[in-house]
Amino acid sequence: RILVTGALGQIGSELVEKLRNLYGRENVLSTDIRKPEEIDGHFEVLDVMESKRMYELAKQFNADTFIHLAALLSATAEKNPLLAWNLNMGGLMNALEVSRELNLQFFSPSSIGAFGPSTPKDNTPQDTLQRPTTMYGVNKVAGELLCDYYFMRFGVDTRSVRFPGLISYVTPPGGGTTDYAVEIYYKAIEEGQYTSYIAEGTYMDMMYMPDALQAVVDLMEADPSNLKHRNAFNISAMSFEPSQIAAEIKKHIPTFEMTYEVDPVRQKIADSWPNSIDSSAAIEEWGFKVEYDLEKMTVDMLGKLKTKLR
Ligand code: VAH
Repeated sequence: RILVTGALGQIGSELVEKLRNLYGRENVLSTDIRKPEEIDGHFEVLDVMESKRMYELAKQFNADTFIHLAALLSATAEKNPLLAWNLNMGGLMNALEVSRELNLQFFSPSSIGAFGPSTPKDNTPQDTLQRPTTMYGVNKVAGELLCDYYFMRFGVDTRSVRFPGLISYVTPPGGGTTDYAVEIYYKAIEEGQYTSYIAEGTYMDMMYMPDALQAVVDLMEADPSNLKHRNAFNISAMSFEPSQIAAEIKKHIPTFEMTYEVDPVRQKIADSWPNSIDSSAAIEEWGFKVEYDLEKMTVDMLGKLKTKLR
């Protein structure tokens, strides 16, 4: 039985659906800081800074697995670094403590944001230098170390992945740097043009949401004796720069126009991240695989958004 925090976010809203389909609707408790418009399945309001309520909810629900997604993303964290530290680290610590006390299997995502400008940028290794220059990156590296500590010191079965930019059509991301790769699809349908805040030539790792959700399930179901790493596995499906995704969209919307108005804050964040990371450890240790490349993702995104935005 699974408790999910941040269940109304970009990952959470779709992961809850997938977990309910896989493990039974009654076995997933979704929580978030605010109530959704319509409640679908078990839902409770939970502020991850309230450790006592978090413990009570997990205990009452008889949870055996904790999926902690509530966090501030990179661009928001740069605007509010102190809030980001308090929420990202305080929330994570509360979730790890509950998982230790109730012996829950634990997942909380890291990110390519856990790497910095001094990290090798191409084919970034699983084990390498991590000196991020953003508060979000500091939170992610500290989070990786904290999750490994809870595994080594207390035996909590913590597992994590370094997500690349995630692209989806169900729930838009909030406050990320890679969000341009989501916005572009919406704008292509709604306006036939997009003004990118990330400069041409800026490569970042990306992944379509269905592959990201499958990766969480595959990692959490993996035989622990095969895991040499835990927090956190590099995973990526593709690496592209803005003009490449624009060209892919143009194949379907020939009149689509792309322009650039670089946002220095988010460009600085993007420039500090890898161009492409090496996923071989995830492939070897738990069979990580992807279904979607840029071409296949674009067909699906445009098709789904045409219906959604009609
Ligand atoms: C962000 N989408 O942009 C998130 C993610 C790798 C990117 O961490 O902050």
